[in-house]
Amino acid sequence: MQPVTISTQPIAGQKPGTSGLRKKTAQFMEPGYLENFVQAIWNGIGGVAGKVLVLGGDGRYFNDRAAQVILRMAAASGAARVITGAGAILSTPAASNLIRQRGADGGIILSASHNPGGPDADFGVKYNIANGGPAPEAVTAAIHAATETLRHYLTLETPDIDLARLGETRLGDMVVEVVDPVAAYADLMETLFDFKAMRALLDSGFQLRFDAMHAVTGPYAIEILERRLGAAPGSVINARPLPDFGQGHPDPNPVWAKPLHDLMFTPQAPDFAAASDGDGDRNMIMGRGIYVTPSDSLALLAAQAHLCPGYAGGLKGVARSMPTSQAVDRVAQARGWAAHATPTGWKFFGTLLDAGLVTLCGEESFGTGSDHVREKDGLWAVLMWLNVLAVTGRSVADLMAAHWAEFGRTWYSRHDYEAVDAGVATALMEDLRAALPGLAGRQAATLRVESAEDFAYTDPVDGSRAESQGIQIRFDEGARAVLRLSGTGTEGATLRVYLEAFEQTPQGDDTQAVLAPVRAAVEALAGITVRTGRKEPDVIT
Ligand code: VG1
Ligand code: CO
Repeated sequence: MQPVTISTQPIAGQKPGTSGLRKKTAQFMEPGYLENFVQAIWNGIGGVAGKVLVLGGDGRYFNDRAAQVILRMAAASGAARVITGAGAILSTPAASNLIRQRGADGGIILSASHNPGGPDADFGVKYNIANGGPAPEAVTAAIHAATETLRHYLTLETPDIDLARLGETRLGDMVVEVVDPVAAYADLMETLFDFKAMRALLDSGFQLRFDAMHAVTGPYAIEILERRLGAAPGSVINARPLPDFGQGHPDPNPVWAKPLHDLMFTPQAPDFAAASDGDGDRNMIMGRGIYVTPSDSLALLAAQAHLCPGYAGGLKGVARSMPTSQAVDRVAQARGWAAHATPTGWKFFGTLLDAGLVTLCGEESFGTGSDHVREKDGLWAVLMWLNVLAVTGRSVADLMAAHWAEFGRTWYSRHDYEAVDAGVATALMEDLRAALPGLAGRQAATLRVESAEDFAYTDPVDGSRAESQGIQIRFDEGARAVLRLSGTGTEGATLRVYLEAFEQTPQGDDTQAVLAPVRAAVEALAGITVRTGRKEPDVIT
């Protein structure tokens, strides 16, 4: 079958951000928009002739049609095979696993992750490389460069193919292989965790609730938690994936998963609760009467990983994104592991994981993962917690209290100011950046600045460099603030302010009160309220 060449023009702004290209769905649906970007991916990676690719998405609105476009374009450019989940659905960690397991050359994930979905919401396309992880900056830069010179794309004139049926079909000379999206992933989980101990825990009356937020993890959670582990039917709620996530915001945090969060502070609370995001790579962890910050969750899992069969041999090292709290560093120091701090975005963990320098990594944004795949993994984190709970027989609150008693407590919160005027947000960051050289030693509200920097990172494995990855201000007594602009938003700018304080012997339980001096110091240095007119953040996690 002859490929058809369609003339096109470069489209401005097709620049991948923290995690792929994210835009309004309507923009992605404009004629040629998706096609241009997909052709730029092919061009940016040196073509797809003879290659094997994985394709899947979180099932949001336009996932189905985008998948058909990409299949035709892969076939037209000579790809040998595309492996996709039924209905073109794969969670992000399942896609990562499939790329690795099948030795594929790469993959495309259709998702805007935690961003809402629907015709008026967001869509996204992300390219992952052969290790299963998000393309590193050099590759996304090549893709972006390709968008800027694009003059045509190749496609086929064929009808849509049936992606509901498992098995192989031909599209031109290319094989389309439709697989069960859940099975291989669920099998992988069984190799990492003590399913027997978790089954026994659930048999003993331990109650669990998992909120799939009408997003992609529903079928995964039903299979693993209810079918394989025996959690009571109905333990997984909002389990049916919907193209608009039930009009919700599939972002597992105390704000967007509020019903679940609030339930955990009532007498009806189950023992353990968790939620995941649109594409299944994020997790929120809660116990009865306690919300575990993602940074603390990472630290706890690092400290207890040896209780899980897949990690019984110990950890090689840990990594966190720079804005993530230093709680995990404290565990690493006590255990003698190397601790790495990378820029925000999972793509920066890939080289460390590939080189065997780290086993566990995480981000404050509800992302935790390990070397089992090259993406963060929501259900994996839930299972690791369940494994730890099952083996120790302790409650979430108990485990955290013991953790803080041993390592001290790293108080942490992120304040997001959303849809801020882009000019105002950029000026705020630029002015603060310009002031950095004079900040050390200066008083900011009640705190004294110890050091201040514009975070830059040199990858220890491949030597690649990433500049301007957020402003990091350290204060006396281990307090810290980080400011950066989001790279996943689709409206104006989102200013993220990350606040941290440390107490060796933790007092009280009011995170925002403990962090108030750090927040005041940030206000004194950056003038967020004055510049943006916002007195309060839109989202506090
Ligand atoms: C956010 C988070 C970052 C995460 C990224 C993708 O990026 O802060 O930690 O890696 O989302 O997560 P930003 O640039 O908006 O701060 V997901 O689950 O949306 O793929
Ligand atoms: Co996600």
